[in-house]
Amino acid sequence: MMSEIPRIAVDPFSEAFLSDPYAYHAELRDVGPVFWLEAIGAYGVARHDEVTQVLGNHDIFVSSRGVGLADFSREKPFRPPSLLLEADPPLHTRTRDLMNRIVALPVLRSLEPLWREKAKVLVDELLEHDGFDAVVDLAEEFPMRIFPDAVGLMEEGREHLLTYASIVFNAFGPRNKIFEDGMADAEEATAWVAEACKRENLKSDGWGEAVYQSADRGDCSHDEAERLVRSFLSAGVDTTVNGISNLLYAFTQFPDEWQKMDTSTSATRRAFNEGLRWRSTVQTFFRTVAEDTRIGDVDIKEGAKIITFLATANRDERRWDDPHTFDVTRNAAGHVGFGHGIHACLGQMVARMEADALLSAMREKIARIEADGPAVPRLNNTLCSMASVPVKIQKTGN
Ligand code: OVV
Repeated sequence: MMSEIPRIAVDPFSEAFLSDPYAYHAELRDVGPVFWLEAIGAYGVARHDEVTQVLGNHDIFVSSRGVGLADFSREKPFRPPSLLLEADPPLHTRTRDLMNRIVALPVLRSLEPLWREKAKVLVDELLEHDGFDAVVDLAEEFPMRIFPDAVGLMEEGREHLLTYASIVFNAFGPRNKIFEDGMADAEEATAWVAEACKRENLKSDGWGEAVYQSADRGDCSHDEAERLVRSFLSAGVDTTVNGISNLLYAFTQFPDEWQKMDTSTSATRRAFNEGLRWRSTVQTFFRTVAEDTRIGDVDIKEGAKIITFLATANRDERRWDDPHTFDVTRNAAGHVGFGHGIHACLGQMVARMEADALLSAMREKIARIEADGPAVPRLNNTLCSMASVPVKIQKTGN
């Protein structure tokens, strides 16, 4: 028997929702396995089971028509589509393989000592004070000290990276005030990114040039290479910045967890995974329904958009014990903070290595971290983002 689909009024892109999405999550999970969002005219899934089901079924829930609210088969994309994020097989398979080779584990391992050293230097700088802003002084600072160098970006203008990424992530939502406000700085940042992706502006030893060398070997065209380098710039900075911000915010909310984490990679890895589960940086992504299908016993129509609430699934009590507790000893594997299926985060090893380097260096020298005043959210249509997380610390004596 076909079921009537629940309809809800909640607008997941309203300022009220984005200021505190967690206040609305239970309603999204409890209304049914799949629901219709009147405010945006799209289906939604918010439970862990259905989110992984949708993301795992990439032939029916496609990415090539956009992973935001807009359907690229009906609306002009906000920018030329990503050849990774906004692509389906077989194109996606080819670009993904190529990019996977560039950020493969041996490549990352060779950078690890440098990243660990840079993390120690930053932590020593922070320890000159009793407190600092975990966003401005730490989460924005660390990725910016290593990632643009790894890609081999030109030095001048790197500050545009954060502006550009926040525009890209806003553009997955509707053209609301948050999107329009962000667009104020769009022109300069977009022009800078376009320049930065060109081969002649990339250093000879970075991941950017490595993409062009793949093109030289015939794995993609040179135009495709330029667009693939853009993916590093779009997805590589704001995501890790906010992943680290959200993790530090988690520790301020559960300050006794810090002591339970030691400097080992197994401990820092677990903590970062749990941070992404507890407060997911990428809160939502859409798919487009490419043919009539069913979720449970609900009919889903071709051409519709469906929003997957990743952050909501990561707190689903059907999947997790005590889901609202940040617990660094939890095995959070299976969280969908990096997505799920063929589009699962390409850069997740990069992000994990950044987090391991930073957490290990911090835990060595810091015995306790606490909030030092209220944290300030930064509204974005897709990212759970922080403007400020003031913290005070106690040193270990190491
Ligand atoms: C995961 C992600 C976010 C934003 C942009 C892209 C990817 C891209 O491939 O450009």
